[in-house]
Amino acid sequence: IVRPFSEIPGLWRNGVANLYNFWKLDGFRNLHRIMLQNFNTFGPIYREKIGYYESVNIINPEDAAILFKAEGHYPKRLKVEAWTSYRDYRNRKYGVLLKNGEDWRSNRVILNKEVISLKVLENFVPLLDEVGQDFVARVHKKIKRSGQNKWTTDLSQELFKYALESVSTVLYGERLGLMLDYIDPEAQHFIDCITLMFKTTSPMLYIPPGLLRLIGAKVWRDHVEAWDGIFNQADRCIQNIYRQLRQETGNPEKYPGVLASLLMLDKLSIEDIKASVTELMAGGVDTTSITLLWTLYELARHPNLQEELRAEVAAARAESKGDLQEMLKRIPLVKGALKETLRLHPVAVSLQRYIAEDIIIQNYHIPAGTLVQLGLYAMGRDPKVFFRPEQYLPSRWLRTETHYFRSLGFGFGPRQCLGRRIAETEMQIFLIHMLENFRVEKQRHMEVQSTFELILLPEKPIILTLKPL
Ligand code: HEM
Ligand code: 2DC
Repeated sequence: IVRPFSEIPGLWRNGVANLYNFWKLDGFRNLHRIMLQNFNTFGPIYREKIGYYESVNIINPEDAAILFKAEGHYPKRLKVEAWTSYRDYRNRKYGVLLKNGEDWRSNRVILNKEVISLKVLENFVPLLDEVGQDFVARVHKKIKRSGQNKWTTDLSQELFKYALESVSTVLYGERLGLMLDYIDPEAQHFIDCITLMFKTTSPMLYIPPGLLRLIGAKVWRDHVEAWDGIFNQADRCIQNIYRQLRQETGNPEKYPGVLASLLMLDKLSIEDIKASVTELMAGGVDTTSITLLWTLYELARHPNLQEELRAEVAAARAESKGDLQEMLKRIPLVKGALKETLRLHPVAVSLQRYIAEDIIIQNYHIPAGTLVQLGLYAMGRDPKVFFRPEQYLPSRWLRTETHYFRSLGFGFGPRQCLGRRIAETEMQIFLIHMLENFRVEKQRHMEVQSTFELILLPEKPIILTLKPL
């Protein structure tokens, strides 16, 4: 017999009291750990309400499958009100990230062809390879300058620049020059604005931005300032390409980048193109860079594994005779390492959908329209889902054991991450070049946890040492 929605365990009767407790637990930064604890307390399904944010939470891959089968034709995830409020406030259009319904679908279909289809990969690979090579050259220079034949540092700022340079080359078909010694203060400001934007979003998941705006709260003012900086920089880049295109100064042989392709295709309005390209540029920085930082951290902690990956890359290089796209087909363990990083250190703590139809999960009835969240961080660490979850084992993704709804770092289905192909390719190429050039080491006894600032970030700087091979 199916149990009613009201019997799902959890704390969902008093949103304000729960918000108070959440705040006492420093929940704004501990969301991932609190979710994990809730699954321990309540089991594989629980209902919750913090402030005005209400959801049903699940953890099992089999239940995730039920959730995504009920996502409907226009999958809708949690509405991040801070982001929509900013756009409403400044009268800016929503891009693909924030649109819903038919408007989302029609934009997404066109963007898919230019951003995530396999056909554009051949255009992206040479551009991303160039950035990867420049990153390596930059590290070699830093090592030389240190006079110690090694470079010990917190790589996060370097990785932000690498990620911004990578996504910009693909979007605009030209380099920003962030791998040089002098970096444009405007690019640095853009990077800082993205970090601030994420950080100021998380409290506004639970306290309505409209209210914070009314009382002139600092978090709202900072949030506006952050998005203003993001949009100003993106506008400058977009205007620049738009002008070039109208003067037709581009080389017709050369791949012109995502933005110019969309403009020439002429299927989306310029305002729609601008909105989505801005989101792609902003979404492409902290996500890949932090994932790469966690991967280097794990490789530093597992030197034997690092050698195995290096051997795989060397063999792939030899077999593909310089064809990088071929090479990318021969590095399953490198790809497994990236999946393993996203299992233990996912960018997104959860995936969510407002379900389009009634479903039954764990024998509870859940009505259409409910916000259902899959606890991605909790699932990645659940011993019932992954054998010895605490171990970083890229090879678990090679074996034939079931991967059914277990590799969800980029989300699922038609609403999955639009930047997935760019992200995966950019990260694989980065690891290839790093493994071919440097050994990564860490300081002794370094354990780093995650902190939640809308995306999951390392709670303290990760200091690594790079040595030339
Ligand atoms: C959406 C993860 C990199 C742009 C998402 C979602 C996740 C995600 C989990 C939600 C998917 C869902 O609801 O099913 C990641 C991870 C990344 C990454 C783990 C890197 C390691 C990027 C990059 C870009 C990007 C590089 C831009 C170039 C977007 C956009 C959406 C999105 C635009 C919204 C798509 C839509 O609503 O239709 N990402 N992302 N992401 N991501 Fe990423
Ligand atoms: C954060 O409870 C936790 O890819 C909330 O590139 C639920 C939630 C909703 C939407 C998620 C968000 C979480 C984490 C960050 C995500 C976002 C959707 C897209 C965004 C996963 C899990 C991200 C990082 C995009 C951001 C693009 C933007 C900066 C233009």
